[in-house]
Amino acid sequence: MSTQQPLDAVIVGAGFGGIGSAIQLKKLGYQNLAILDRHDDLGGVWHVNRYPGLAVDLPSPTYSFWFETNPSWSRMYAPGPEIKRYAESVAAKYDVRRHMRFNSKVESARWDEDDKVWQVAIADGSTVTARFLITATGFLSQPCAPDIPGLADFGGKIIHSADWDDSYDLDGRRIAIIGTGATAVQLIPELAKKAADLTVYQRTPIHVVPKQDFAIPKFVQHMFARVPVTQRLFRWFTDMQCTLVFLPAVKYRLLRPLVSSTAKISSLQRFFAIRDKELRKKLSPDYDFGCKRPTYSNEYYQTLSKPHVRLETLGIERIETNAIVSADGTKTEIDTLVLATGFDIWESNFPAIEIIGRDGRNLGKWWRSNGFQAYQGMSVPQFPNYLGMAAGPFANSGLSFFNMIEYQTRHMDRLFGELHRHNATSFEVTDEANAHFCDRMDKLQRNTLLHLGNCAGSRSYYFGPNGETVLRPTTTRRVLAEQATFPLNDYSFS
Ligand code: NA7
Repeated sequence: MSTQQPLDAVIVGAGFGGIGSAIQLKKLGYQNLAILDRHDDLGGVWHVNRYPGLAVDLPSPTYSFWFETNPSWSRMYAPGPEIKRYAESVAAKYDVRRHMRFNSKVESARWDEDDKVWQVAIADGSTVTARFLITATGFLSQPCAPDIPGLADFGGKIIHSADWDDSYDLDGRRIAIIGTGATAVQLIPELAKKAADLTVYQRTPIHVVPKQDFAIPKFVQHMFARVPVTQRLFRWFTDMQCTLVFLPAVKYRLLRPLVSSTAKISSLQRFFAIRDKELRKKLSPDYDFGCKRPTYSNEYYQTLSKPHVRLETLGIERIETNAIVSADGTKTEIDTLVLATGFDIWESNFPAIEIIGRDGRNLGKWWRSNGFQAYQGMSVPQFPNYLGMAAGPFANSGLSFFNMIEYQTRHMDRLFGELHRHNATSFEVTDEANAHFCDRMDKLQRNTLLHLGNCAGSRSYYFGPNGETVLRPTTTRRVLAEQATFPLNDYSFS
């Protein structure tokens, strides 16, 4: 397929970032869109991830579009399938589903300077041409399998958390799980409910704090629907909760004691849940709370103290056809191996597709030789008419993905408004504006937990291969405010 007339825009990714940017483009008057996604339905991570226990790790009122609040969240921390349904309902209501093309894996996008369009190549050999390119490829979309000798020869069932096999019955299985990140913290209690025995292979312990989760009663849901201001108020409260967790990480120099008090809460939770001192010690992180993504559970520690659950911390030497062998030679026979080993962010996600801008600049290569960077977390010099939505360098601010989408769509609003005022066809951030922005981020980062805290032993995906970090080192409020004030001449229009 090759379109003759260029589309207004191609959006890569049909998750919440893609849905949010499509809604914004339509609001701006662009109707001729293609939202391309390699999977067979919308929802991004909420379509792909289906493991037992999957739930959002933020209060659901905060984890939703600010313009489309959902009065019907069943729980404070909504289960995964409910979030997927929310994505479907938003896409239907704002009529963006009809722009979506599934099973369309985008391989590359190249700026065509003569025609001032992006040529977007799809894996099936077709090309789509568009004036604007938006990547909304997310942050956690490239699953990682561990490089452990013998893994390929394992004779039982292997399931990655991001590729769950719903038809596989876990009842009475001898299960091992590798990884103790946020996914495993949700998954382990569910596996333990079914397994005959469960062995958890931990490389780095994680701070787990109590989850204030509860069912939202029906009468409250009705009140939210009938009197929307009550829901707004509730959201304000859950937003503040998230801010309180995030703020000490950004203002670490000032708020360091808050970081250690949260670590103490995690340690108290371990103390009350686990009698065995040795086990408690093995589960105690030796890095600051916040170096890794905050993790919430009321069941994780309790599960690890159950008689049929065992924690292994010595490291894995090899995998055999029916067993895992630990570094001390202990052999654990299993029939099911669950990989909760996370995602590759730095190698295959920045960017997720090959993007070639003006004068042949290759975004991935340029980032790797000049540092990962994007003005306001969105645009890069020599990449005209391109916006990286969720989630490139300096894009992530606060804990909720939706905060990021909100400020990014506000950015689009002003940027495209200015494009129209200039009667121009293309925009591009200037080198000076980008350099100034990156310098500012660099300075602000020096006050954050990731730079000043004790993160050395955390093995956190917040850090890149050279120890770099690209989380936005400012509060969500500040990032939102900047979208109303960034100098419009930070962009050139032609
Ligand atoms: P994470 O947070 O990246 O966790 C991956 C886990 O897998 C982590 O405990 C890793 O240990 C472990 N891992 C990875 N490779 C290995 C090998 N080779 N051997 C042993 N252990 C290994 O991914 P999640 O899926 O849990 O969470 C991703 C996000 O989803 C989360 O932040 C939320 O936003 C939702 P390590 O810590 O590297 O020692």
